[in-house]
Amino acid sequence: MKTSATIGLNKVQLSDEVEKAIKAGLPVVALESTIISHGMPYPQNFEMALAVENKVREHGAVPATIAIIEGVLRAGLTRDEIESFAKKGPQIAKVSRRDIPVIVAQKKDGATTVASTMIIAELAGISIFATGGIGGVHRGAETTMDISADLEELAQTSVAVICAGAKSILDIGLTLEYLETKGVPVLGYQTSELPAFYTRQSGFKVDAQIDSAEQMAEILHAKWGLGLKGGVVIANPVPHPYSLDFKEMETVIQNALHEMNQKGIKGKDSTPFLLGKVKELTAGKSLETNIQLVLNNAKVAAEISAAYVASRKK
Ligand code: PSU
Ligand code: MN
Repeated sequence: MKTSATIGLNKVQLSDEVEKAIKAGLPVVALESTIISHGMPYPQNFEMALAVENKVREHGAVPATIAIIEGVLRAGLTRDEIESFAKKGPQIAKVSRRDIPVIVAQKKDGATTVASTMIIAELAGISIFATGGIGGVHRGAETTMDISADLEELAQTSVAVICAGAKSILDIGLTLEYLETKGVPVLGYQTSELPAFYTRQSGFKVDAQIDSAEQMAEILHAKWGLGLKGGVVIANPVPHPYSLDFKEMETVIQNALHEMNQKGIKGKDSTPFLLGKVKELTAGKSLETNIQLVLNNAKVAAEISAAYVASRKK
């Protein structure tokens, strides 16, 4: 009889390496592709994507970069496929939950966001996912209703997302309220304060500070073992040398938001616009920070994945 896990697995085409690792119960870390196509410029996005995969390997796990290629859900891309996503950039569709059916039916390529990467990771049986920052409740959402589909996904899909918190282009307070309502644990890795992506500080507390990968793994087993479906946010602050100044970033973000509103940019285009604008306004300084925090998340995710698999076998 096919279990739901094997049915899910059949819907996702796995690379040989990822398939072997999943079947052998080895640690695997999912990685998203919107960060490649829409989050950074070429060639830094290509270099980042390869470096992140290497970082996961160095820390004992198998990387599974996730995307949709010619309508097929994929986990584990070739170097050429990653390069093509990096080169084509925003020409590749940014695919969140609602976009999956169209891209699949029309056999197109899609760069997956946090939400759609979580969906594909869960189908493939991958529980741990590393990225940069999650989407959230946007500033002004009380009138625009711009709330990332990432939050609803965290409410229902059982994957842990290691990130550097939420970018302060968002309303961090409202994002935390939303996650609380939806029952999503927000855990700080060696921090009691939620990091704000470019900065280690945000002024907001996490639900709990957890200091080791082993303890993180125990919490994931406790949640999912009890049948409490849904994701977990694991917030990992950017390493000290790369943390940018909070006040300076606030000014930059205000300017970026002002320009976005003036240009009437909204919907799925707002996050990529803000990311690009912030990079431009910080003269590329934010790009280096962005790359470093993703690498650091990949390392912690690999460690948590290894601990998660080890404690499952006990
Ligand atoms: N935040 C970042 N970098 C990113 C993204 C968010 O700091 O690259 C991307 C992720 O793929 C995330 C998506 O899932 O943007 C959220 O888009 P939206 O706000 O349209 O849901
Ligand atoms: Mn949005």
